[in-house]
Amino acid sequence: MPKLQEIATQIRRDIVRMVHAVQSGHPGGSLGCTDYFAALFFKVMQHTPQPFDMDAKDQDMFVLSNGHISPVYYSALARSGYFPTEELSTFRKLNSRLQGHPTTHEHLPGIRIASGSLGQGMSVAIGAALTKKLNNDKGLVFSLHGDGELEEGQVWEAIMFAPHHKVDNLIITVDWNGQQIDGPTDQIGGLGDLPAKFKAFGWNVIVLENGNDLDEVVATLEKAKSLTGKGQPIAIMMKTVMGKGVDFMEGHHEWHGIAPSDEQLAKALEQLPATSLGDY
Ligand SMILES: Cc1ncc(C[n+]2csc(CCOP(=O)(O)OP(=O)(O)O)c2C)c(N)n1
Ligand SMILES: [Mg+2]
Repeated sequence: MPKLQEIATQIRRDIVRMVHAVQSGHPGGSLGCTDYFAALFFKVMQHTPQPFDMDAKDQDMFVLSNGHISPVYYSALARSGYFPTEELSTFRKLNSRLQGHPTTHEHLPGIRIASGSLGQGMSVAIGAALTKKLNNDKGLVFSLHGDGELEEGQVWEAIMFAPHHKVDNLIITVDWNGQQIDGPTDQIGGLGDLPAKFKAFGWNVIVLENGNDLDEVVATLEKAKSLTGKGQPIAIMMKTVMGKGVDFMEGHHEWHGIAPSDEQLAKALEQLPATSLGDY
């Protein structure tokens, strides 16, 4: 198995190439969350890509709530064996299984919920985690959420619900990049002291200072796993840099959802050297 760093670089190459090819999609959050996906899909999560089991029985499952970062999700799924990597070339094309926002309707292996309409994924993740408990299924539920997404009201109902019902087989992660579609989150809809808010609602909170350091991401996810089964849901506040890995995209909300030009793609790929996994 190639090193995690190499996998992360290949995923980043896939992201910029996919978004460039159709001149649409969301590179910023995808690049920022690449290290999380590499760590989760290739190291931490116990999952069986094939045959794909929609119910994730007796395995861990993952819920992507901020569905706009589908490029990183599709790349991680393909690269970990859910479907052929060549299919990444169909991203956002008509009749593709790789829609701009993931949908179950297309029956793409790995996709268990439709997301893109923000705010719903935590409720789904909690439901799945509760179901696992009822079924005495030892698998864990992991989920990812945008920080801008936390401006949705439904999320706070879910944040209140999970500790009350002791959903302790759930590890949610917030992509705390401080950016959203319209600008920095503190200018659009300030989130305040996020760790304190989750703690006040009854969560076991871990702050991940550098969500773009693979070792730190792996260690934090492993630590989170060790805290499951203790009566509290777990929340990782993961600080990332939007656009990480491509210098002119880093830290700019403008790259939330625009595609690189031909010239920008070439510059991006120079910074993301080819890997032994190969491009799709
Ligand atoms: C219910 C809903 N409202 C609005 C949108 C439009 N929208 C798409 S992404 C986004 C910003 C989300 O910010 P964040 O989750 O922080 O993502 P990032 O920009 O960091 O990738 C918004 C408002 C949406 N997809 N769904
Ligand atoms: Mg954000």
